[in-house]
Amino acid sequence: MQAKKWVWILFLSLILAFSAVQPVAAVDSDYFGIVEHPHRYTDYSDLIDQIEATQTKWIRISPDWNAIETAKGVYNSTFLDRLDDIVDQLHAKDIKILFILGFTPSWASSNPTAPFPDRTRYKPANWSDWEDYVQFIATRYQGKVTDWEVWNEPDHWGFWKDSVADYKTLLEKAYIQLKNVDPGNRVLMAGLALNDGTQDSYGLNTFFDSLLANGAGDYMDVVNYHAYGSSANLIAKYNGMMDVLNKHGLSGKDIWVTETGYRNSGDKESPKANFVDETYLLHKQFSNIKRIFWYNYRRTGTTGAVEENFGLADAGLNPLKALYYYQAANGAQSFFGDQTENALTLYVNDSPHDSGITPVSGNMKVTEDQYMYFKINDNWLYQTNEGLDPLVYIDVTYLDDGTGRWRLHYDAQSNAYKNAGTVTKSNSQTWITQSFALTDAKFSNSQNAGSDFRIWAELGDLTVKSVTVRKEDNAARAILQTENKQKLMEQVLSTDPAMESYTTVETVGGLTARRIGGNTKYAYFRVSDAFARAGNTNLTIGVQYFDEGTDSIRIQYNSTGSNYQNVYIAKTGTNTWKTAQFAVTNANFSNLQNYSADLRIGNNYDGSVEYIRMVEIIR
Ligand SMILES: [Ca+2]
Ligand SMILES: [Ca+2]
Ligand SMILES: [Ca+2]
Repeated sequence: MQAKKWVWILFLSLILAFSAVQPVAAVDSDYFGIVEHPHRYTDYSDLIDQIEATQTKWIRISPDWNAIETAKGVYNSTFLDRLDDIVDQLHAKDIKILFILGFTPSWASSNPTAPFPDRTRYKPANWSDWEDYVQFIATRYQGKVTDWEVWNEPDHWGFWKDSVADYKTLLEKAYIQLKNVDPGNRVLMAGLALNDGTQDSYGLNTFFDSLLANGAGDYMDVVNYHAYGSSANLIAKYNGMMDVLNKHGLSGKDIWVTETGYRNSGDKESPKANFVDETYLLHKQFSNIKRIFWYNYRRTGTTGAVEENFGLADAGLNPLKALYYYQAANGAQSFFGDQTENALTLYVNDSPHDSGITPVSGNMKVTEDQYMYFKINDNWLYQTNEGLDPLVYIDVTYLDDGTGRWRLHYDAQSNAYKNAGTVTKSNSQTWITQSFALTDAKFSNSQNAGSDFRIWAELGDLTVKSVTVRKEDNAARAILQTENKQKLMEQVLSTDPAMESYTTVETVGGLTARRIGGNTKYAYFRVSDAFARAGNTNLTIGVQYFDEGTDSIRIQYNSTGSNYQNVYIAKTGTNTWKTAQFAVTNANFSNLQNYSADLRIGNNYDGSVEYIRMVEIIR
């Protein structure tokens, strides 16, 4: 299957005249938003500028009723002035705002003597206070804020201290006020935590089921929940939400996931970055999920506590690895005009002496016989991430005016200025997107002034609208070494020699790899359910192994017929590294092997030692 695909790519790239494909966006900007609360920071303008640089188009903000209305009808003008400025700045940058409505001020609380913040989590003593507040803030921001979320996580004891019926009343009263102020307002139910400490926090017979039984479906335009956990857990949460919606005849409602993120303590930045790709890939598969928000933008502290570590940038607004992954979730795009220098993951480098570019109404003109250079941020892609991302696409959208020629030169394994192809213009006066599939990219900053690739306007000026770099999205892969590099799959690692999953690291044939020593040892792999799960039966399994001896290697995968379906590699004693691929039609990766794995590799119980360098699953 993969071989056919590669042949097709090469055929398209090298033999056919280049054909046009649809332009792709970078961060899928109307899909992937951010959760952040700029009003909590004095440097909120810097924060907003940086969020804009990620090409994010949605932000979810909690402006806090208890901070705004300090006594009945008394408003905190300092707070509101700052909030006004934030809304205006975001509005000017075309970043759309989702406001969270809550939480109850002490003076309005039905339990005002409870400790803070618990007293803000009770319903108001008088519903009219709530109605007045909703009307006040909806009126103040009419035309600038059109999306409203009523409370946060009411199925979690920490956020809502009253009954399901009381929450339905809160939602209903807010809905009526919001629609009265502006019928164009869109109302979201509160994002459900789906994690209240019990085993049964999602699916039937839960808060959500009860809420819809109370008639709340009439008072929400959008269903909303929060998605934290493993991919298997996130799929279960989605299915649980759908079970409830189907039960109540509401499966046609749009769903927004207003929080997703990586719960970690300490500096686990690589897994967090990988989870950006994983959660995007997973939720894109559910067509009624229209938008997801990453929680959150900025790390709030440095003590290592879990709640501090969700951020894409550190407390000082320095980008972390996950920010580059976020900005490039659907490809890294350089956008021109006055924002050129802000595109974080991919940007134009105008330092080289032969750079010849001029911004022209949001596009970039490259002068004849000069170059436009690009740098790819090394946190996202450097030397193909040691082989984790061997296939890279570059899409160039250019104006097909005149009959000139242009080329793309990239930093390849063999040559820092390898020609990816020559494009001859045909004067169609249309925008054309040219896609280059690069199988040998290196991207090690080897071109002039640390660049990774360049466009050469060989004959005639060239006008470019956008340039996008995309990684392969149909492969899960693990490179096994001292510290494994992993994408959408992971090796089960054990340091206990008694464990079946125990492997060691050795260098053999010039490569560092994992050694599987003995009949009872296996390299076990868990493949993300976001990538392959039960029902994805057609997969290709690739294994890079050291071809020592003439015995065999046994690969066992979770299939429709067996949790340990066998395929074998027969070694031929060449003492070289080789790669074997198996196209299987009965895969059923259901996490049913030991350690919840989907795949394992062993020595075929013949007393031999095996060395494995790379394992990949291709869809
Ligand atoms: Ca670079
Ligand atoms: Ca799995
Ligand atoms: Ca063997």
